[in-house]
Amino acid sequence: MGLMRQMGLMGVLKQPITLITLISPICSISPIDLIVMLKRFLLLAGCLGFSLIAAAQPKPNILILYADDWRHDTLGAAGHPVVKTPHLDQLAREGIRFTRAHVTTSICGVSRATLFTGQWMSRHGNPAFEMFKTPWSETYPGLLRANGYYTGHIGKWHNGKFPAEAFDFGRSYAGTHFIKQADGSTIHVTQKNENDALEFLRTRSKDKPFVLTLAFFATHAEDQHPKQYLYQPTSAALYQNVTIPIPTTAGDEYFKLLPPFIANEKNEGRNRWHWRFDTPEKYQEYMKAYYRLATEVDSTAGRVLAELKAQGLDENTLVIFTTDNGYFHGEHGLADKWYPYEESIRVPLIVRDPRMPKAKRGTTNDALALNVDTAPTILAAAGVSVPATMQGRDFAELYLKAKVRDWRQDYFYEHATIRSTDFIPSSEALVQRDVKYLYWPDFKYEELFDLKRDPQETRNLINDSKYAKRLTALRQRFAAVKAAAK
Ligand SMILES: [Ca+2]
Repeated sequence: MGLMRQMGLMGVLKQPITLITLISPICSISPIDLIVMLKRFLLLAGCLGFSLIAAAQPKPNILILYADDWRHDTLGAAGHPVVKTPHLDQLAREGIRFTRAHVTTSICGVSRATLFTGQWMSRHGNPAFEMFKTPWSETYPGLLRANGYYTGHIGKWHNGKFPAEAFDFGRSYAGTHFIKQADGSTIHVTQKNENDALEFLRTRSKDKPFVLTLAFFATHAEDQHPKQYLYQPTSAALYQNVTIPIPTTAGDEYFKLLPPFIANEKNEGRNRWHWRFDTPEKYQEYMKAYYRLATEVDSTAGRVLAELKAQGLDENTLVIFTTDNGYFHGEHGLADKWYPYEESIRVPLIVRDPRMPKAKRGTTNDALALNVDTAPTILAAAGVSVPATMQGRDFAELYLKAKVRDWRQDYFYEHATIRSTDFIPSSEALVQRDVKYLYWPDFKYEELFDLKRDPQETRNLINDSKYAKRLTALRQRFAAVKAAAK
């Protein structure tokens, strides 16, 4: 569609020539021919008018609501039995919700580098929390600013030093839930996210379209704090009288099914499980606190979206809600993310797009949409050419086109070793729609799960003879997608 918008101008340039050739013989023709001619002229003029409108249409604004460590099902719209997210649910009703969105690496710094560059870790080159090697001029904030966009980044930045000069409005902060301000007062990080986003919207340069990445710190834990999830005092009343369901795979017997280098107490996923979930009482307390942080983000999202509406911008703003990685809520006896199991690699993705046909609004789509797709989608919506070095694909095709037959059916997952192979070992995977092949390079260890029969990934089928033929094909495909990610 971005391309079509660019083409619109070419259409306008071409059509006047056709018009002249049509009108010039009018003087020497019969009245009936004249009527036919006039009809054709009006028809063409109609087309021309449409092209003019398309060409004159202002570029869309773009708002990315980017949460942190937010599980794919932490949404009322996804049928969650407890958490309340009324504003994001409303956004899903006005847009589309991707039910099988994934990240290509499940850790903050790497996934964020992928967000900006539209590239796999193998290409952007940041294995953890460093600046990516991709030139800034090939990121969506860089490209949109170069193309006349007023450009903002608010909140978390996890790729080395924050490049404030690269933004018209850049404010970076994260890591703690309560922030000390210059005047000595304290503010909650989500409230600061909201204040800054409203300030951005109210003070922005009004003669330019804008792109704002609102990068929340919630629902990320404050790792060094014993309470982990420090919500705003006004949220304390939420979820007091409910019981959070315990995941069916939370028991020790499931932890023991994990590869031996994960199923031990040295592993960071297990360590953090002890921080948060190792008694039923703690599970209730910490999960409720996590959901309070989520509902606070939802409320802030609601107020930012209300400001868009108040400024009359909601009909010309592409809004994307997503996150950098999923999260274990005690499944497999783990906490946090990193590993290629479903809880960790699946993320929420809601898109409200002014171009979206009415029939698509309020629907869901189960295509494999990836975090590498976000940057190309944003650029295409803005009518900016997508650099050939970007590896994702415009996911707007999935709601703008009547049918997309060649969308990906699988993808490559990758994660580097963090600190040591005891702490967080590296992992890779070929994720297909119905099956997943995992490879742990540090230990040359393989797993195979039948996602259709075993969506909770509790039966490793790597030595099951019934899957031997499939496994050979999966290993080949894994090598191919791995090579293509470079
Ligand atoms: Ca994260």
